[in-house]
Amino acid sequence: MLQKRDYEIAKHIQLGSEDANQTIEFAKKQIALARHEMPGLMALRDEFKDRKPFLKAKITGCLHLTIETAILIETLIELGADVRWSSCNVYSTQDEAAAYLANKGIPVFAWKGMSEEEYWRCIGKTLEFPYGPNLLIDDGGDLTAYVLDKRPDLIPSIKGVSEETTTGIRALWKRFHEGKLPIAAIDVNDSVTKSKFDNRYGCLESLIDGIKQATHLMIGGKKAVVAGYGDVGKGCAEALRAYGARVVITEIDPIIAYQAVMNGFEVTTMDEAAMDADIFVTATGCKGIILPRHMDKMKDGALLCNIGHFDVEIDANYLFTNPEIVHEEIKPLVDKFTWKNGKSVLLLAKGRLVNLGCAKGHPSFVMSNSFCNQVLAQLELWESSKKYPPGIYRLPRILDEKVARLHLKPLGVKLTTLNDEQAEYLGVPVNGPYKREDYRY
Ligand code: NAD
Ligand code: 9W4
Repeated sequence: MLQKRDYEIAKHIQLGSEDANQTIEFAKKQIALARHEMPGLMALRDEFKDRKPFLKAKITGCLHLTIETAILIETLIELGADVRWSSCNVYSTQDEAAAYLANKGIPVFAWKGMSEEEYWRCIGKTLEFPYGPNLLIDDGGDLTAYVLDKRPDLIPSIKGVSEETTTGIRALWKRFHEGKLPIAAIDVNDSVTKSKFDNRYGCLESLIDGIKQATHLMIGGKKAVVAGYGDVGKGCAEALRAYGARVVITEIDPIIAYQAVMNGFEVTTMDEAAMDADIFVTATGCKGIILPRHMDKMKDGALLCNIGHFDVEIDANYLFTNPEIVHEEIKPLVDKFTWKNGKSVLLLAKGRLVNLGCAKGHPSFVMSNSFCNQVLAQLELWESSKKYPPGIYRLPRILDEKVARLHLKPLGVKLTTLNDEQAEYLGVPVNGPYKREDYRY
């Protein structure tokens, strides 16, 4: 009897064809390289592969289907889980990663450029386990919303969800405050080894990647403005400075502005900085940062990009719709705008996240941190569900410290161990956790 096909990937990839085999071979090579850069995740595989703690667990995931996510999925399966997966963004699927997984018989439902309607249908497909899933992995809250609002019949067999991002956590708290959160949720985003590494070190490396892939621009010697000096802004400013740019910061928060100036950056306003900078990076999470009056007085050749979550930081609409400004597409996601006087500026990724639009996002090593937190969160929900009645939790600090330890080892770091006397003096256990809950890293 013909088996029903239990996956849906890019239409142009026909599994079994010569083309598809080549695509899958390429994915295999990328995955082999990325595994080496995801040492934490591989260490968790080694630790748990014999015990198979996820045996009988049915996990539905909704998280960007990339090469790194393929390694997360393989890890969950190696630890015993049954997995069904879709992407949490219609553009973010790396089709070769999806093809690689589908070819291994793993039910994945995602392709780059899917429609909104297809997106929600694919989430529906990932819930088609016999008797429904036991665990959810979400990024942004769409899967959680789908289950709680459209498939409440599945709730009794679900032990909980682990959520990857700020947007998803916000949605969870909203439900919680409305008394409408009937399952446990672990906030992976706020593990120190997730958010600090994602925001600061991830953006530090991927901002420049995006700029360079888009423009081949020389950064040394240029004047750069970074709007917002939070974790993302700190990473961006550090990266630009490392390339030899002279970096200026804009900030609204006096404590953060104080940090910027103490770190040797000039702090001024966008109105002051707009006319003589060469590179503009917005990283505020706020809106209306680069406005028409700023763009009108920028230098010829200025480069504009945004690395904050939403495309509301740069008024791209002004550039695209002003009849006085001539638009020319240099290549997809690199647009040139020319004023009547001949001055032009470049906008990257149409004002959306430059490190994701113009490059492939964070290095695998950064994703290894996030995904170790995901695996440990799923283990907590699966094996210690009694500790987690409906509500929102962070991972215990000791597990956050474990994720750090897993990444220190392959970096050759020699960590000092407290002796009993020192531990007693500090009032902390020899093996951690070392800091109080409210410690700010
Ligand atoms: P954050 O809150 O730590 O930092 C934002 C900073 O911007 C704050 O210090 C704030 O005072 C400042 N700010 C706010 N409004 C401002 C304004 N009008 N002018 C100047 N400064 C202003 O946040 P973060 O963790 O640094 O994240 C910043 C943004 O980047 C968020 O939208 C976040 O979702 C996004 N993000 C992107 C990526 C990525 O890969 N592109 C990764 C992580 C986070
Ligand atoms: N990616 C993405 C890629 C292309 C893209 C409309 C057309 C986030 C985190 C991780 O969002 C991601 N193109 C877009 S939006 C968009 C988004 N458009 C908009 O016009 C173009 C994304 C996590 N991650 C890494 O950072 C590295 N590995 C990962 O798994 C991935 C992708």
